Amino acid sequence: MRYTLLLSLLFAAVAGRSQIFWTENFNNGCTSLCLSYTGPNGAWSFTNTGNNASGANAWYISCAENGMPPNSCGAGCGGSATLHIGATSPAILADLGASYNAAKETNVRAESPAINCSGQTNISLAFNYIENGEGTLDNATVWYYDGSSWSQLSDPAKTATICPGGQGLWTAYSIALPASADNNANVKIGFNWTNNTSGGTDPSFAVDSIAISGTPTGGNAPVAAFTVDHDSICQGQCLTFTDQSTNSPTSWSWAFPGATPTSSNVQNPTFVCYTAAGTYTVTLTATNASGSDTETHVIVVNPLPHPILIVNGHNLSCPNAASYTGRQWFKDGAVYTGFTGPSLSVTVNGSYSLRVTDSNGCTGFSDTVVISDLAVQSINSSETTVSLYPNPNKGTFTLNGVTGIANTSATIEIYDVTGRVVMQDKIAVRNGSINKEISLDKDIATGMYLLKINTGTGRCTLPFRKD
Ligand SMILES: [Ca+2]
Ligand SMILES: [Ca+2]
Ligand SMILES: [Ca+2]
Repeated sequence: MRYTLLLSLLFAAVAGRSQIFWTENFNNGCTSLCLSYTGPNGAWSFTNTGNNASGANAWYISCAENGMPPNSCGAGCGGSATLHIGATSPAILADLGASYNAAKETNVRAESPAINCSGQTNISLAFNYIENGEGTLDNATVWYYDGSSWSQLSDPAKTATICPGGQGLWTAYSIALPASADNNANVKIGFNWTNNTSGGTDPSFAVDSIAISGTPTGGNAPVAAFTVDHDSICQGQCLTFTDQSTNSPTSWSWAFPGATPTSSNVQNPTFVCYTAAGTYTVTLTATNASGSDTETHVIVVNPLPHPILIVNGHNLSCPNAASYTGRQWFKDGAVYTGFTGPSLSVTVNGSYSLRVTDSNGCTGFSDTVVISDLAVQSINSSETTVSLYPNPNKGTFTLNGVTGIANTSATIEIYDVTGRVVMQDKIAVRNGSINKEISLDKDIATGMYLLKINTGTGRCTLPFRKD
């Protein structure tokens, strides 16, 4: 009857309210002298907690002391076994119920199997019991195991001695378990009996109808869900995943095929990195005491763009440059400031590459092209061949070459990239040749410049760079 009632309570419970999740009724069908017990929850064990005399009292599991409802007097076997302390000697007194030999020193604790409190909070312990003995000398106490050590939880009072024939009065008792029991899969409860040799009064101690209740943290299995900081990334990038599962999962199992790492058990994995382009499925399985659920999500990893360069002399061009959303030329591994066009006319020796950004937001480089045959900067027109060197320079350089005119002069103008004239001069032409060292003002900025020579009949333009 009692068992049926407990089951009813279990199924009537509503999530969010305290409900019974563990019971023990000791109903093993034994009428007397049973010293061990393995029930639906597992085996109870017995630990000496002090000196035990030869012939000490022991824990019996039988209906020699029958389990009774609260406010009922003790009785002989009625089919409800209890856990109780009884004499082992003399043999004629062995297990007559909660009746002990007060001359045999006893210290022994009955310990429950592990009680899984996962998914539970605000946990409390309730049971019915009878107890007498002799103050704290012959006494039962309640103990608690948190998974690593035992501690005394309480010392239930002696029960009333109003029943005829020295029987105990069955009494209901309950007490909260420590917070360390919350979500703890390895809780145990224990009943310690101690008695000395100074005499005492029956009943010793008997317990029955243990019920442990708690408030479920979830009550339902998780509904797995998660977010990711980007659905679409570029090769080599990493992702952060954020768990959004409901019903309080207690463990997470992530699978990241194709990524590094390939799996994780943390709630919110970070630095999940993909080195190869492709489409990948991420799986999260979220679990709590009530069950588990799985959610998947597809990640697209885009390849990096690799623009093709066409090399024509000193001219580099990218035929499909217009298809990219961003362009930047690089010289010798560094940004070549100011050069973002689809082609590049190289005027200075170096290694060149083009960085582009595509419509996915991915950035990649062309192969590197090395230009090494620009010892000097020179340009031809029909009658004028003039070289400018060194290039680049610090603002001092030499113009050298031949012109199509005899002894006269030529004008030079130097422009910056905005078209502003930064220097004008007139230089001599002797025997048709120019040989002139030019020094720019010290306050002229570094950058690209154009030097234009005009001989009257011929013109040429020489780009150079001041570093
Ligand atoms: Ca019972
Ligand atoms: Ca007590
Ligand atoms: Ca005593």
